[in-house]
Amino acid sequence: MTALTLHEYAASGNCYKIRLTAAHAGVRLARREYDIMAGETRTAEFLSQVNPNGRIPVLQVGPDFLPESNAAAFYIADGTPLIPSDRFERADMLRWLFWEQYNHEPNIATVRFWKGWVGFDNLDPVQRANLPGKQAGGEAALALMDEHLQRRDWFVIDRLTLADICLYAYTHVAEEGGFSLQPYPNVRAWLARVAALPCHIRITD
Ligand SMILES: N[C@@H](CCC(=O)N[C@@H](CS)C(=O)NCC(=O)O)C(=O)O
Repeated sequence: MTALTLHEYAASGNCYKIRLTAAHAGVRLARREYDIMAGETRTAEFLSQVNPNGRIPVLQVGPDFLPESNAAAFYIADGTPLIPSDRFERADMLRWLFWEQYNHEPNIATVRFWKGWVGFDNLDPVQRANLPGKQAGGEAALALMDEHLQRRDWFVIDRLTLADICLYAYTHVAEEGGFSLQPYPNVRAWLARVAALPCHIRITD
């Protein structure tokens, strides 16, 4: 495979999901860290050469740059058992990746970032006004996952797929944003199932 470099901020769940995918796919990643709190992804150089959207993660594939965590994770997982071979199941896997980016990450990851990195006292008035809605959105996402997992061990088929990896990334640190996982026993059992897999790595690895 072409040399892969992950441009990242290691504590970000979006970056972790790419590292976790690589671990399961047996793919080696070089890593380059940026301090997002110091604006290192907003420099003219980063915007022109790495990602015009000013965000990590970005997967560098040889000379090419691929932003968006789920696209980057898909690039690594493509052709491995992490991607279902059946057409409907593959689309269902994508359904969870899109749902993660629309209903899960913007709520759970944002609240985690605001509370753990920005700090409640430093939130601007718009962020403060949006906090209750994001907390409610995060709870709704966890409840939906718990309901889905009532009847199955994994999100799409009877084994780990990319959908499980991309959802695991921010769900397993949701408590850092003040979300309790106590009301969601099926989510907790699934988190333990993912963490027990042989190729698992932690967000801090
Ligand atoms: N939809 C994007 C979201 C990327 C994103 O929000 N990255 C954050 C860290 S998790 C970031 O780079 N923040 C720094 C900034 O916006 O300046 C993805 O899934 O990769």
